[in-house]
Amino acid sequence: MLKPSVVKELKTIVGPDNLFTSPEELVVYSYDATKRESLPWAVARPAATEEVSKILILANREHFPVIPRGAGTGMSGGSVPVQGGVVLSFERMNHILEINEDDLIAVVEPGVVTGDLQREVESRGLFYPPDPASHQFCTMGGNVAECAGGLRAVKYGVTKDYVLGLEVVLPTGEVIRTGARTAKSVAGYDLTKLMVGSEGTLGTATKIIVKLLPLPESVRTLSAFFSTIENAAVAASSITAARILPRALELVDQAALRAVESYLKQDISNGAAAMLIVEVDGPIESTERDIGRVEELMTRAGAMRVTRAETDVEREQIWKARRAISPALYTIKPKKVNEDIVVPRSKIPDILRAISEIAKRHDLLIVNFGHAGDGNIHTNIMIDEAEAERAEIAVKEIFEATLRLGGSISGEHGIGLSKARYLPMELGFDALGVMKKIKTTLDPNNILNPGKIFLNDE
Ligand code: 2HG
Ligand code: ZN
Repeated sequence: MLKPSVVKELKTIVGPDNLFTSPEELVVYSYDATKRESLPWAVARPAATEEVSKILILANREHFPVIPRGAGTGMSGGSVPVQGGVVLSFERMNHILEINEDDLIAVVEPGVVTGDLQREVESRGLFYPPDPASHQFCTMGGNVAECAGGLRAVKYGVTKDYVLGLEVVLPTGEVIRTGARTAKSVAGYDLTKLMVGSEGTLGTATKIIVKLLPLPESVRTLSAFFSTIENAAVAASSITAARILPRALELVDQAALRAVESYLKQDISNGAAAMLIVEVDGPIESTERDIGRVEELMTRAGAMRVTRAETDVEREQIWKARRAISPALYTIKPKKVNEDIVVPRSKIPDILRAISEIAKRHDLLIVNFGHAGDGNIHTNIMIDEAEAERAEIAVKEIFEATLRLGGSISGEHGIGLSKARYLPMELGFDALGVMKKIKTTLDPNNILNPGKIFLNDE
């Protein structure tokens, strides 16, 4: 609990209208997309870096936890205030500060919605490629904290590949600047890369400089339907084998298809067992050629049906359905144990086989979908309370299989609270020790995101 004098000081920092303490206001900031819940003691909505810094200085003096928060779309519990404390909501720091068309950069505040930045730069013929499925809601600060991936990572990479520099408030309240506004810079340690994906444990970004690309001239999209998931997985690898690099290559299994069809009240697949979505971009001649080649490859791999999107509306419909899978899964069971394992892309058939065996052994429904192009599969164990214990054993086995195949336990959602105890499985204790040293150097009092327990000794 916060002392009344501390509440008063917080009000002075952000203004009385921007400090929430009533239960009905606090509940709005108590959960994320994992549906994990815990009430904060207060929510502060700063409007400037200086305010963020002052709040952290106060937190160090008064020893309360601080939990930075964007839009709460995170998939690993990163913004859930499990130990109470003050949620630092960036909703007012939502300005695109600069789009520099000559230098091909944008400078944004952390509360900018990713989709708004994309739209704004696209209206000027520019492109910000990272594209989390939640792009209409998620914010750039959260994308940076988690190093968000998304639908176009297969060709364009993830958030860290676009962040050139940051302004960061450290847990002590000090403000530092990392990186540069230039395409190249090797001066000093790469603190930008260290910060991106540090999940709010090392600091919180208050300004973000990202690199932009020219907007590709054209985009072509198709969906292909298969009678088995194995066929779809093999079809996906035939695209890489043909040396085509699509900008999106998504796989959706039967349970995910049925869930999204009933959620959107729309028949998408005509009863198919799996779907691939393939999107290519570039100059018109090359996309026309590539989409034709992909269509041929899909047919040769045994697709029951291949449909090209001929208009923007048709293309949008495909992506709307794909982006709706995550919420749609809640129509199957009340709880969604969400994993986002990643394996070398050639190992997708192996991991799908291993997951299917694990599902059978524990009599669980495991839904698979996601970014087949970069080996990042969203493995969701759909359960009710009675199945929770079995699901936990299954998660460990899925992680073991993933690591055996040379993969990683999280491709894009982050470790957060959800995967904290599994991190030693992947990193080993030596790497954890190094990370702990970095964290304690920058965060001696563990004020910022104390719920992030993954560097503790336990
Ligand atoms: C997606 O790609 C998101 O749709 C969410 O990363 C994945 O709910 C999920 O498992
Ligand atoms: Zn995803």
